[in-house]
Amino acid sequence: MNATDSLESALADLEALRASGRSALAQAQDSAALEAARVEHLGLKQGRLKTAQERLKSLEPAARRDYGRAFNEVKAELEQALEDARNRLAHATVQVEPVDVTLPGIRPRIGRLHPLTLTMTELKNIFGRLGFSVAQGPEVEDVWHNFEALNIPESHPARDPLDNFYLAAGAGIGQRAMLRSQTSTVQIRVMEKQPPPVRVIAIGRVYRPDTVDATHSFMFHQIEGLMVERGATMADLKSVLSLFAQAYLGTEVKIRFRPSFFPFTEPSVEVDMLWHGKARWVEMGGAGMVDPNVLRAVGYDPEEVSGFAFGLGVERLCMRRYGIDDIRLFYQNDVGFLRQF
Ligand code: FA5
Repeated sequence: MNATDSLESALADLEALRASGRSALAQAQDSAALEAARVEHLGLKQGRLKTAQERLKSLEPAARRDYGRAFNEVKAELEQALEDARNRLAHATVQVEPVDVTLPGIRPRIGRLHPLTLTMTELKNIFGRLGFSVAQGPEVEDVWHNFEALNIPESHPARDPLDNFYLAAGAGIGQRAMLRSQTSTVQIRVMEKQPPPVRVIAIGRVYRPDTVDATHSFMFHQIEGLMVERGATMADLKSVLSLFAQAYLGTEVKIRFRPSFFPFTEPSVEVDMLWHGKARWVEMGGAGMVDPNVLRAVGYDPEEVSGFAFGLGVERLCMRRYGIDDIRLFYQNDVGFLRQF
């Protein structure tokens, strides 16, 4: 056997020692088994590592450096493996429990609808039963639909840039564009498109740079209602809103009209609601008889038809219904909150 062959076979034996040592140490299940594996591989007297070390002497001097380097590597590796095995056994105090197939399983978490989505669906259903269909309008609006046609002239403080989200000039829709500040815009869009009679609601997002607190957000939802026909009166408005309030919040809820002003209704009222057992009336929205100027702006004849309109805050309704005391909870994506609905 020449010297090169001998180096090759010595290295192959070292490789075999590395594999057998690692597996014996890693598989030892208790300290007795670990000790046996240690003696066999790392034992100072007759361990296989010791034998491998002695083999160095039988190699050609030129081969000793390569063999020595490989030997040191295997030695360090097996010493580390012994150390790891000792740590493993020291911490392995817990026995693996057998599986109890009678325990209840882990339920997957199923998503659910957001409380505002649930509320808006319910509002549509209630007004659907009262004969209202659902209309839609864009959230990016022009000043005609948000103000002009609603009898809100250029000089009106409601148009102040500090109270509205105006968009950069143009924004692709011709006139000055803005994020709509109320769903009353949809009244105009519906009446521009169809002759009376009209009986619609519109629900959607509106935007105002209001300071955020427990009852105000810069983005919120409104539900708008519009009914225009021959001989519609304030009494119709009140009965529709009473029927709605009782259907949504319970038969013991009372509503009250408080005189107010909106440029697009005349007369105008604030709609307050009172719950059984509560001392305070809460404002839910505004309402009134559609101003003749608005009817004329869309080509209706105020001598022929009259109408009423209302706009309520969807968050406020939902908060009352579920006893939620902070509007910000709706927008925080807190699963703990959302899972309750
Ligand atoms: C209006 O927006 C009128 N367009 C309502 C209306 C419609 C009047 C049709 C007459 C005829 P007001 O600004 O008061 O009105 O808002 C209506 C409701 O929206 C409020 O009562 C409140 O419930 C809700 N609301 C207003 N601002 C906020 C806000 N920052 N955060 C949450 N809800 C709000």
